[in-house]
Amino acid sequence: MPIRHDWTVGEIIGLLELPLLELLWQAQAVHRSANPGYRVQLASLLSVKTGGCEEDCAYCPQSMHNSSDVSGRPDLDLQVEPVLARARAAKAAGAHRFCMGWAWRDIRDGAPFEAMLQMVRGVRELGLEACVTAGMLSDAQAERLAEAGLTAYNHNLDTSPEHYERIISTRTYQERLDTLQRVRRAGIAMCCGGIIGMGESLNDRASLLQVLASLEPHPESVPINALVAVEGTPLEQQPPVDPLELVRMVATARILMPHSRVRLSAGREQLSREAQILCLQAGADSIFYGDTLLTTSNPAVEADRELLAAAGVQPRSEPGH
Ligand code: SAM
Ligand code: DTB
Ligand code: SF4
Repeated sequence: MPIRHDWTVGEIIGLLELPLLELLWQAQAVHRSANPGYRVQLASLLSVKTGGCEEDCAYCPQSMHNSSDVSGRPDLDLQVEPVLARARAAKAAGAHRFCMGWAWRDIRDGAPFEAMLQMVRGVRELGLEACVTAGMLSDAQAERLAEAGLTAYNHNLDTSPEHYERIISTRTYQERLDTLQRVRRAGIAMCCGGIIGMGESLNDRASLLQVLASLEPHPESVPINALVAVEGTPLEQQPPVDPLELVRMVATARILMPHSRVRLSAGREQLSREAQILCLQAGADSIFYGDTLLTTSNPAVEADRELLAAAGVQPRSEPGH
């Protein structure tokens, strides 16, 4: 199957609107041929620097523009050893990737960045993949992260270019694309996806997927989040997404980007076991593993072990992107 970067929004809407079973069939066919074996990667997530962020992302409990309260969490941004202790515990619980988040608009040089580099080195020395999400960065910072062994950098487009200005005003879509190119130029894998359930239209979902699929090569990893509507954020009143819409989004991402790791990310707590299994069948091949995301909760480790066993899915043991 040829890998395409020229999908049109019209074609993508056509996929998102297929009869569900037909869409699932097509997505499974692509997934089984591109990623045989239904292996699921387990990624553990830790918030190293929580809250007080200058950006005004409407979904985010960590923005200082929102009244959602995430204070009272100790920041670990200078504490390399406690972060590595969490990474060791995640490895012992079976995680393959350790993802670390900083609620920053951009990375600044200085002690916290030096600590970040040490954290990345330490996580890699444990034999885990390391992912960082910390906002915008410079070429020089991307190169230093690459030298430290960083596997991937997460920076989401979040939504379509058209819907974007209703969600964030303090950083442009183009700035996000520029950050992603810097990550690529430094040779770090790109983890880039978005969120559904923020009042966007079907066209917006297709348009987000169109931008992602036009990146060449495709992002190595594509997180698909369902909005966690947090009290105190401007999106607190958004109704929950229909789980089948998440299934459609995952399936369409899989068809467009056959070799990318499609991550079933935030919002899993609102999904039944059956809906999560449909997402796995539709081509999701990674989940966040551990009972917290950054500030909100995620299913318990034990529940996820049972989920994977019920689906007959193997956790992925070999390193991947
Ligand atoms: N500050 C950095 C940045 O935005 O690049 C990194 C951390 S930020 C919390 C990482 C991503 O988490 C966001 O881009 C967004 O896609 C996702 N996210 C944040 N809050 C969310 C929520 N309430 N529901 C779903 N996804 C969310
Ligand atoms: C991504 O796309 N989802 C993760 C990860 N990248 C960093 C974050 C989800 C955050 C959900 C809200 C919270 O827990 O604060
Ligand atoms: Fe939240 Fe990241 Fe936006 Fe800051 S930049 S408000 S941490 S999503």
